Amino acid sequence: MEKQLEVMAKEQFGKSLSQCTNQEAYQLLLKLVKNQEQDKVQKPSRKLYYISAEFLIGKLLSNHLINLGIYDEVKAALEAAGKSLAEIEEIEPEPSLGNGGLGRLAACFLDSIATLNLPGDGVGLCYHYGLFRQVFQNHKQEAIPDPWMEPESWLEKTDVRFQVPFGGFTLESVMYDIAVPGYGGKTVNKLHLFDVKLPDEDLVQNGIDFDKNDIRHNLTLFLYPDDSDDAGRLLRVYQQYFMVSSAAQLILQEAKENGWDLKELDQHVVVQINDTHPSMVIPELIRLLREQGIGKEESIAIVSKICAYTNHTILAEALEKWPLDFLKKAVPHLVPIIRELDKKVRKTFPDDKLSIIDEDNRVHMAHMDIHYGFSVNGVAALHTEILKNSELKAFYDIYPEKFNNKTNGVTFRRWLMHCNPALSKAITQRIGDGWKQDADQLEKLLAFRNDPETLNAFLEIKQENKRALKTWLKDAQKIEIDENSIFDIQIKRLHEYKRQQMNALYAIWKYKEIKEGRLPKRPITMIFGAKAAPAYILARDIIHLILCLQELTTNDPAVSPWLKIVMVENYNVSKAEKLIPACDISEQISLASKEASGTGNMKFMLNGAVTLGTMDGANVEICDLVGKDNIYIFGKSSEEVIRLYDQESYSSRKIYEEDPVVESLVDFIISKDLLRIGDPENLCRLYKDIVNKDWFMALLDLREYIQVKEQAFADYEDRMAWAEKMLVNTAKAGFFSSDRTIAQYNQDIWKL
Ligand code: 26Q
Repeated sequence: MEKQLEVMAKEQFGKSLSQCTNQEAYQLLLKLVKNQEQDKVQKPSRKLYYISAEFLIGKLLSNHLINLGIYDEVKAALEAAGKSLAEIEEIEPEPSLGNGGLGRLAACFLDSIATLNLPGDGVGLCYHYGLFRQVFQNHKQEAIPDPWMEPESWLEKTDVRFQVPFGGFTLESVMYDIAVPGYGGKTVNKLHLFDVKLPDEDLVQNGIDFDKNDIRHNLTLFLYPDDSDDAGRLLRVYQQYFMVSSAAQLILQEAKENGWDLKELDQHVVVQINDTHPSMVIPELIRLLREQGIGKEESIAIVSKICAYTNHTILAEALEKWPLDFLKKAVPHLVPIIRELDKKVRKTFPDDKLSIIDEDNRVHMAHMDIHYGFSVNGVAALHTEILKNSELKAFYDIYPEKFNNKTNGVTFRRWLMHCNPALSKAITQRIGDGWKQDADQLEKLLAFRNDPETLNAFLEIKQENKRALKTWLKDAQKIEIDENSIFDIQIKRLHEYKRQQMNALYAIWKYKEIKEGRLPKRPITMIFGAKAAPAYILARDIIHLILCLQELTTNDPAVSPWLKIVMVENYNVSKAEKLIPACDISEQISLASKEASGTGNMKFMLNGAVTLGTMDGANVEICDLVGKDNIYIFGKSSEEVIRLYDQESYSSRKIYEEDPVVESLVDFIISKDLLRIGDPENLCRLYKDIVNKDWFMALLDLREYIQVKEQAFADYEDRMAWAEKMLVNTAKAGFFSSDRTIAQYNQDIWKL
């Protein structure tokens, strides 16, 4: 390896490796990896296309080195030349091609699909700025563009081009590829990202504003950050159709190249629709098959055997319903097909609830997926049950056989081997390295649950990771934290249902306790990381509250030694990789029934953090696996919460008025102390919302949350007992490997 890199350095830069800058060394590694990944593309007889508006792939250098099995060699070769792989990694820009969970899941899935040697490519969009970059100014979130594309990068321009027809004009799509090597390096699949031919970055002005009407030139500039607002929705339709038309044309082109009979396409192709964002692939495939001379009914029948749909949310506001007028403007040629699909449904099922086009002329994308797909899956056991029994009950009643659960998973290559090499090594020393291919083997660690030497090693590794986080935070954000404090971490998109505001109310409670002289046994560091959709006002107000609390506690000498609040700026995949291995307590506190699954919860558990959470999403399965002694559960059950919504009987004002402690915590949001630091408009709006509305019921579980969190902090003091909890969490995390999830998708749905 050393020799090879030296030769490449001479060839490319005319100097030795040690004389190369980190930037140049990064270029060399890109080239080295790309060379090794060439010509591994297989010719399958059946292939998966995983279509997703988001692929939150993170940095790729280490991922590729690990999966090709050359990480250690390369690291050593660089060290011999006086270079550090960690520093070179910092050079790579992180592409933010996703909002959060759904996008990161797609990236973990691609890793596992290739690792299991399955033929499956991802298809998405090549956003130039991806999601916005978050900066804090005056204790508020501001959004700026986040460019990541460089002349030399993982992206490879291909000569694949398609004509994508819109109402009134046609755009050419250009395909870029990123290689996806499996662990073990046998299979290399592709992530295909489509761009418009002539994007115009100059359209972007002041922050992330841009001309929303110039579709020809703006289509791929940004990823839509809003799960909550109306602005720019039409552009989102253009984006979605651009993506799925390119995908559908690619599918048919590859089918022809492989000599597959289009009438038997369902034997060769399966399409996984990642939430409803790619749903227009159904009418688009039908349209294209008809263009190939296949009849209407037959085209519909073929496509219905190809498409499978994954649901990621039960929040009504996030289920896409496009006004038919939008579709008439953007994709008029799909409208007759969608009307036809709706007509067929209405004929068989004369029930308005089941229709595709509703009485307000809105197109329910999920309904189209369910009627004209062969599989519908939820992403955790509880989520799938809720879909079957309430949200999508009418559909489950008519198509019980289509519904199935696929509990999410995460790739252990990135979320253990790469982000926590010390723990990986400690595990391998004790149980061998079979767990890297077969995650269930982590259970062998249970044999060490009473072994003091192992428990001490786990504690020492956690301590070292906490020190590393401390150093990084000091460099990156000029913030000092105490490595001997408890690290309590909540990192995820900001949404009311995830209840960051409830965690902030705990911070206020703790602040008051300390002010009144009741000190904790050990200092506490509360870490938050979250981006809010720019149009989501309350989410931004919650960020404002947290940043104000950060300032308040930092500047109060009576409090700062005991309670530190940190909001990490621009939370993203790379930051998650630093935060998760250093975490003691993983905050998973969504309102029960609202978090479809969660995947951060799995990453924390794997890295030996103990979960403090509600019985929601995959927390339920974590709880089943580790047992009540190794997790902290609180809060009302999903049944109770669903009942409260059905009966419209929740009143935050009632709790606020009847519980003086709750009242004092909520009142603190508009106290003199905070109004001195923050903006009265934001703080008052948040205060009023919590008292009068509190749609996601933060006050419902607040008292129990405080109590159970205090119990966790108390238990933390028995270090050996805590270390055993850590070990059990890691040992039981095997189920949450995305290799398991993908094996199940393949067994039940894809049949590759
Ligand atoms: C919809 C309409 C208009 C604009 C945007 C959107 C939109 C964008 C993104 C709707 C939803 C999303 C993202 C959803 C998401 O990330 N869901 C998460 O998926 C994870 C993987 O399954 C789960 O673990 C999380 O529980 C779920 O919240």
